[in-house]
Amino acid sequence: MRKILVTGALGQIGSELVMLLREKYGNENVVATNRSKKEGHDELYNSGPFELLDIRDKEKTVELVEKYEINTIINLAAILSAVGEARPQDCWDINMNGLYNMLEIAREKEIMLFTPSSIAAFGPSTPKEKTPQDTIQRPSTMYGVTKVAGEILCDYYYQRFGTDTRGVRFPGLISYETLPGGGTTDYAVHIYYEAIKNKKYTSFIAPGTKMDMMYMPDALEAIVDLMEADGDKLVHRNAFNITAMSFTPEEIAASIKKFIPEFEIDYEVDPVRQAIADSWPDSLDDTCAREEWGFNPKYDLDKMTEDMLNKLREKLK
Ligand code: NAD
Ligand code: AKB
Repeated sequence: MRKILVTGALGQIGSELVMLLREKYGNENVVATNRSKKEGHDELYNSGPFELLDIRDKEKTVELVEKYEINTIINLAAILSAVGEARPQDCWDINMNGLYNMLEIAREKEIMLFTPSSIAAFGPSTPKEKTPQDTIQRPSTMYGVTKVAGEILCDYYYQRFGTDTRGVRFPGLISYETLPGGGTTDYAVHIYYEAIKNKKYTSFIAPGTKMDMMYMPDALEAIVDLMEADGDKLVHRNAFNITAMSFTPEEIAASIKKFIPEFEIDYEVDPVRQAIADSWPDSLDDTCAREEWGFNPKYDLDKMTEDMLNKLREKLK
């Protein structure tokens, strides 16, 4: 029986993942943790265990692992790309020292550890089109530096200690439950909220900027599928390229226009986030994830747009 501890559980991914895991593995078997409590998560707080945990606190993490007899950790606590450029020292501290604690605990207690990487693990010298699974990784952001270092560290723990570490390189994730926490791809979430509220959106990302994206249901399924995959079949354990679609701001706007014909987009480009976006791939090659553990996303751009707009209409009324 899996007993799972999720860190950073009140974020964009965690807030939905915890509910899915509780449905799948039982409410009491999924312990949600976050550095601080936040409003708007009553269902998560009331449906199973919730504990305050800063992932830099190893002692408290061990205490919780022992208290709940944890055998799987999903480490989602992190600082993302845009906040990481504003606070690079915090980004290193949380993303690296936090991950190191999780790895050490996973090694000591023989726990499976899932840690997401990102398209941010690539940089300007990486091939932009059909970015291969194994390629040049010289990111130009602190977030990206921590993601590459994290991937390599997780590989090291598997190779050196046999710790069952797994992970994917997520593209930008789009969802309607919890707003994203300070990334570069956040524009592709905000645009749907503004489409419902005001029928217009001012994009901080310039036209023509392509980035990989994925709808949250596909991302959650990918986490569970990789966690449950046969470890013997995994060659690229810690950093599978995965993607579902790749689009520019004008392409997502055109998709929204199919459902809201009056919708308009204009641009006020933020140079910091634009530079980050320009350094990332245009489209990933996810063949290894498909071949090694059957990754197969269900949502393309229009199917996601239709669902996002329907869900947000309900949520915002
Ligand atoms: P998020 O910013 O929405 O949530 C992160 C959560 O971690 C927040 O609730 C925050 O309060 C918490 N947190 C921050 N510092 C902490 C600490 N020291 N200890 C404990 N909790 C702390 O992030 P997310 O979008 O849910 O991302 C989760 C993981 O997935 C991250 O590793 C991120 O790099 C990766 N990822 C996300 C995306 C995306 O588009 N959302 C894309 C690629 C990779
Ligand atoms: C960000 O924009 O920082 C994240 C990511 C792609 O890692 N959404």
